[in-house]
Amino acid sequence: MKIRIFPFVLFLVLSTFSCSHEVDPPAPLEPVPTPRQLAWQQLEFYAFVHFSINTFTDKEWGYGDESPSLFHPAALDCDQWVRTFKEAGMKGVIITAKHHDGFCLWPSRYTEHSVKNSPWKDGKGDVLRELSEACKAHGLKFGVYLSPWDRNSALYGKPEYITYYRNQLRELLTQYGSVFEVWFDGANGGTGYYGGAREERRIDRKTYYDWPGTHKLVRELQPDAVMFSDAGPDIRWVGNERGIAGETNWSMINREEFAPGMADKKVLNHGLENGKDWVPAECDVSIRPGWFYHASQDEKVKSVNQLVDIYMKSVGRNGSFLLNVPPDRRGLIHETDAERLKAFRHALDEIFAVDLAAGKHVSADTWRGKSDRYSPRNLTDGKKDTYWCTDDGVSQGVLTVDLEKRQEVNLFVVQEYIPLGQRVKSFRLEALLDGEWQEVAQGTTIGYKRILYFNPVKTDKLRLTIIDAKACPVLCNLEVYHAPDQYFSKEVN
Ligand code: FUL
Repeated sequence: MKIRIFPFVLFLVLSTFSCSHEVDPPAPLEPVPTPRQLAWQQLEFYAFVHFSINTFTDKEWGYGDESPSLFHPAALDCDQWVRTFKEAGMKGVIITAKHHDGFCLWPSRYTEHSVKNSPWKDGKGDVLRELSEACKAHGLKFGVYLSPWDRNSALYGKPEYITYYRNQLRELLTQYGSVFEVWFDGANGGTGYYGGAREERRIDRKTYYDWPGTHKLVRELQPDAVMFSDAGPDIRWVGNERGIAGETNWSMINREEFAPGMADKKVLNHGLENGKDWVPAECDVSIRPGWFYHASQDEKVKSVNQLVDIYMKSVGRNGSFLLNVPPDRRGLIHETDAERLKAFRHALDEIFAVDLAAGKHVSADTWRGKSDRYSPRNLTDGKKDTYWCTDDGVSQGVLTVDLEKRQEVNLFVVQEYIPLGQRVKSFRLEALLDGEWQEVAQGTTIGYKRILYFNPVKTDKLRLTIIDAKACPVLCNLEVYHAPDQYFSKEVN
């Protein structure tokens, strides 16, 4: 009898073990990102280029009556821009193909107000061609800003303008290879040249442009591109031009409540915990006070510490960092800006030089079904597609990282596995100091990435407590650093 029961018991024991590998993953917490949004989020840091007729008139907003003959960069070199951006660790470039004054950096078939009537390259040049080719050569992504407001066009304010705008968009999305982002600005309507009318033209921001129709066109021509505006559809403005995301920053909003140029800045800055749509924040800011180059601002290029501060408050707060670096009148990235970007890269490399938690043991008070698949060790395995999570209905968890030896630490990185949605509402970080846990930092949302900088402590153990979450927390990465504190001066921004 005993002999016959034994195999059965053995089978039961074995099947319990193997079952633990088959615990179902948590159901996605809607809304979740699309593949194009996920790919975009991983770029983290990319360049904005404001370059146009304003570069030559020393203005920020052209009226639309400027002569194309003013556009004459003597040494335009897109390869120099892209090399500079690449060395800075930027992953792409978005250029003002057309700013509000309507001047086009490419020879559009639909207007005379473009490079084709400028002295640059005898009217045979195409800045977009040169930039997109440089991007291809150096492996950076290429994106376009096409201002919906056009102060030059006689058609602006009339229904025909929408066709004109889409015709231009079609040129941009079919002639220069793949486009990773299309930027729809929120400044819309007002005074302008408008083909000589010189008047004020107001439009209804919600209805005039028929945005759904334009979105459809972009999807059709560049299905992988994300579209930016105050209302998405894919990514949203962060609500300020200082590049700073809210300390609490949800990747969700309700798209239908906003339109480009019509949005609540506070909501843009923080997102909505229960927003219906996944529209993460992009943090745009210029390395200089203005968006366009002005020689008078050569001494006002942001310092390395200011750039580090913005990085921590954009990438480090579940956003992306879109840093504008405007070429000068020669058509080059100015030496000061290039040098500053290099120094900023150096700072980031030093800050994130050695992950003290890499490969280290992490324990947890709980994990999903006690299955290896959801073990806390996934947090330090260097892989972003393995994660720790809890059982359904458990919205708290305590994770302890063993750094193995006492050492000084001051920076912590944590990431949620966002393909399953954004969940964490609040957390706390503690360090073991003389046998006692002491809080070193606390926060609200995490999202794609959260970076916390705190006063240095000497410890061998850190403890992350997820205090509350919308559903069982799902974390995929955790890193610990000892960053040189010279980069974190108090008097920034
Ligand atoms: C704003 C524009 O009006 C500025 O000129 C600049 O292009 C900035 C990025 O967006 O809305």
